Amino acid sequence: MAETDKTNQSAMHVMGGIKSQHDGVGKSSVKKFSKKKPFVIDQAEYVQEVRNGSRLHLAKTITLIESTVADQQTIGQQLLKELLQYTGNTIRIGITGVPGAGKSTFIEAFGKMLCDQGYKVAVLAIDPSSSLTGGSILGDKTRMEELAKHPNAFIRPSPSAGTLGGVHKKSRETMLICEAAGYDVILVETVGVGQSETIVRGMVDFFLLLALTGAGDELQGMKKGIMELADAIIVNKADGSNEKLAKKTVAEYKQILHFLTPSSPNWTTPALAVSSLYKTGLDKVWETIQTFKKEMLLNNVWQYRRKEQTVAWFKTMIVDRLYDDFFSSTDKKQEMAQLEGLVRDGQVTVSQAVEELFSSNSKQ
Ligand SMILES: Nc1nc2c(ncn2[C@@H]2O[C@H](COP(=O)(O)OP(=O)(O)O)[C@@H](O)[C@H]2O)c(=O)[nH]1
Ligand SMILES: [Mg+2]
Repeated sequence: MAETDKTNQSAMHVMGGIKSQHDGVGKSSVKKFSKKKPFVIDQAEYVQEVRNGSRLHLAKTITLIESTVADQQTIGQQLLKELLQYTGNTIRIGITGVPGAGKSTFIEAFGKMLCDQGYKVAVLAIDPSSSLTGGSILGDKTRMEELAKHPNAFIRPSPSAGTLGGVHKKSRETMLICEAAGYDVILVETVGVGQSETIVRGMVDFFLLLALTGAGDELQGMKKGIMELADAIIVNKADGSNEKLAKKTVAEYKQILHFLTPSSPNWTTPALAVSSLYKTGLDKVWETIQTFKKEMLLNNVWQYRRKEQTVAWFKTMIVDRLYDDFFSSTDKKQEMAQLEGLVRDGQVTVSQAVEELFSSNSKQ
């Protein structure tokens, strides 16, 4: 377990993603040496240390995975390949909801409950403020203080660069590395905006929508699609004077869910009330998730979904790679900028501009 960790006693010692220099594999440290000698590490030792529960090696490995420096990336992939055999026996849970719904508070309370029960919990936190500040988790970190101190927890902030609707391109691989390190519950927090829900749904087993009271009001603005992605709807902040209303909201959601297509076959999406602040109803959520796992394993949906998710990820990575490769030459970027101007002024049509961009590519 995490006790084997010699270097960092607290999960607060998370690395700040690819921008971080703390673990010595950041960009600048390599820049200094990369021309003279290639970046090398003892891969067998890394695999062993990650397996032994060293947070430091786990963080370093994730940094390599996220790296945009070619030789670091290659080593990251080699480590992932070695570690892949130890992944899989876990529960991957995605948590979504509008900002302020209480996702971070829920993750902290729920994660801590599981850690206290002996589970090892990894959190991939996606901080909505990161794209503005260029930083990572900081806005949320304060709310995960307790969880971060727990020896069974590991919190990994999502780097601000390379996000697909708030989810880092490498989040899936980060999740796998955490699993190989022995984390059995993976919690992925996503911002309730953009494409992030669909992307996170595509990498987790169970998708949880955190809602607030007043289903009627909220539904006005909430896309039906998001509700149909969820395996459970959790009405948070069911405490104090809000408790009664929360119970009423749960009843309203149940009615609505009745008319929607459940996200998973043979599963009736439940609605539950919790208070993340007062830690009530959390055990019921865990019970629901475990029932879900049991049933989905029985009807093979669990295994099927994971395989399909891997294939879908493969396809996404291909598109990503094509895009990156195409625009990796400065010429292409410049050409696009010029064409953009022409398109804006109406001098060429969009199709013509695309044609031009690609035809000049094939000439090279
Ligand atoms: N009363 C009450 N407040 C809560 C609860 N959960 C979260 N909050 C508060 O709601 C605010 C937003 O919470 P946060 O976890 O940051 O939401 P996020 O944006 O979805 O991650 C904070 O001020 C929390 O203290 C709850 O169960 N009850
Ligand atoms: Mg949050």
